[in-house]
Amino acid sequence: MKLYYSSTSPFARKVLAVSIVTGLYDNIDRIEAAPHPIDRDVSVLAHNPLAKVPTLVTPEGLALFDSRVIAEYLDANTVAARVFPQEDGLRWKALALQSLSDGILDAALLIRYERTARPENLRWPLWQERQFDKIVSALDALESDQHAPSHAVDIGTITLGSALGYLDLRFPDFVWRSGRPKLGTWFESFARNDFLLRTAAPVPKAA
Ligand SMILES: N[C@@H](CCC(=O)N[C@@H](CS)C(=O)NCC(=O)O)C(=O)O
Repeated sequence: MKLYYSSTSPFARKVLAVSIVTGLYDNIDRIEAAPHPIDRDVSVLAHNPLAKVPTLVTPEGLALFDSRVIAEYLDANTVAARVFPQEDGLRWKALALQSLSDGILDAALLIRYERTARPENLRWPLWQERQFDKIVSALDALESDQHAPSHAVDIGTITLGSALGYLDLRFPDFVWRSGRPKLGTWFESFARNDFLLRTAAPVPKAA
């Protein structure tokens, strides 16, 4: 199978991490793409009308997106561990954490595109602030006992690991660990997992 991805995409990182846990990483040809909301990558567009990564093309030629669907596909074809828990209680918790973490990433991507893709004279600071508010509320929830992540490896914790890694990569001035010691400690430990170490984005070069 072929995966259109970008080495800095947190959604692609999530599915690559899932491919490692499910034992399918070596079955995937990785094709580096250049996703962009304005300049669409035609190689991805050929398989996915949304031209977003990750996009997976199965051996049968079926194009799958988005990251949630690809993660389910890999889980259904696992030759190692599963990432979608089967037991109801654990399953809903993992799916809810995946949604919360994807929501952090959706807001972070909107800010990133506002800063890098939109012309300066068209930017709206309040838009960015409100997206940041979503991220802050989500992180505060994750610091609380009610939503604290476990150390189990599942679709929820993998997505959260990718999301926090993306905040460090693209928003180094946003000190999200401040006031959130439990979440910071969780990430310090969870980020040592092989599937996150192997999928980390290259460190950006200094300008
Ligand atoms: N919900 C999608 C989001 C994918 C996404 O936004 N990917 C970004 C790269 S991180 C992208 O392809 N952006 C190009 C665009 O917005 O057109 C998923 O879970 O895969």
